[in-house]
Amino acid sequence: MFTLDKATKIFPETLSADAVPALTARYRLLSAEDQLALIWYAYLEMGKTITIAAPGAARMQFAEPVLNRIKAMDFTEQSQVMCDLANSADTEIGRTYANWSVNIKLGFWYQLGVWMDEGIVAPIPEGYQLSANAASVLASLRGLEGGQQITVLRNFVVDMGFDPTKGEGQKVMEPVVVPTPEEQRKKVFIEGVLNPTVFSYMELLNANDFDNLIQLFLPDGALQPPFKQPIVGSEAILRFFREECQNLSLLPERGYSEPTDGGFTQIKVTGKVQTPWFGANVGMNVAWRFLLDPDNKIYFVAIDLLASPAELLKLGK
Ligand code: 45D
Repeated sequence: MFTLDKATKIFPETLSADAVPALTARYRLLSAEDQLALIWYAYLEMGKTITIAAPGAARMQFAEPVLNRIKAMDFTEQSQVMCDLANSADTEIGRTYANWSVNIKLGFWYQLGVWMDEGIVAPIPEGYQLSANAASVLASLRGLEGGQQITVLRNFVVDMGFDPTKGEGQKVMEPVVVPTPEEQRKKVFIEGVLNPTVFSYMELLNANDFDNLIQLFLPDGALQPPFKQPIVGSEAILRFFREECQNLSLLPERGYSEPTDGGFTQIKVTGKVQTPWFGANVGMNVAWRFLLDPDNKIYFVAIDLLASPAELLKLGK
């Protein structure tokens, strides 16, 4: 029979983008000043080719009080707040920040970036010299494909602030959107896969229909996001869907399905995922590795960010 540990090892040949955790770890060793400057330079360079969608008001209202406080500060104080966030210092703003969902954190930095550009918030000092290590992290970041770059950037933002609960606490999140009306939902086609659970998973997630989506899972089922430990149990998975998975676009392309131990079925699907932050500008190459019980309920699904486009064609084992 399957344990969670055994489930995570299905389709072991799947190569995920190790460059992402490797770069994130190297970045963490840099000074706060270097971290902020590095993100700024990376952001400027990326901005030449891809644009971030401005976050809506529903999301920004939560960050607004802190943003207004920062706006009212002088440059020295503003730089201090940003360094404190990067240093994960125990400050009031650091604690508030850590309590926000990922999208509110990203929206907060999006606004600071706009203000830095406009001269309302302290810029990176002119002529700032990155340390040799920071320059090398930036060079490695340049070499990654777009989907990996934005994942690294997101990691940087997620890790800032001071969280006494170490990720266990409830997050302040934007309101959950209304699911897409039935008649506007799109059907997916996956070459080589006919399993109805896999189709429903893609279609319900694309429609933000999280209440029906969670019904596809066993009560003790698990979902493993890229580079993360599995989230176990339908209650925790539903919370994750509401908090982090709104308005995603899943574009599965092809897959492979085979029976495995105990009447279970393992299915690997590859394709692209788009985040509302970048839309069709950035397609992330991903694999979904499903393990379904004999009733076609999801016992486990892993989402991997793939090492290279070549991985999209690697099905089978
Ligand atoms: O420090 O099937 C400045 C799941 C400089 C669900 C800045 C999924 C100073 C199940 C520039 C101002 C979710 C797992 C900072 C599928 C400074 C499922 C600002 C996968 C920080 C498929 C920086 C979904 C800024 C996936 C503004 C893979 C940075 C989703 C902004 C992936 C960065 C989504 C942004 C990703 C990054 C989104 C907006 C990787 C967004 C990344």
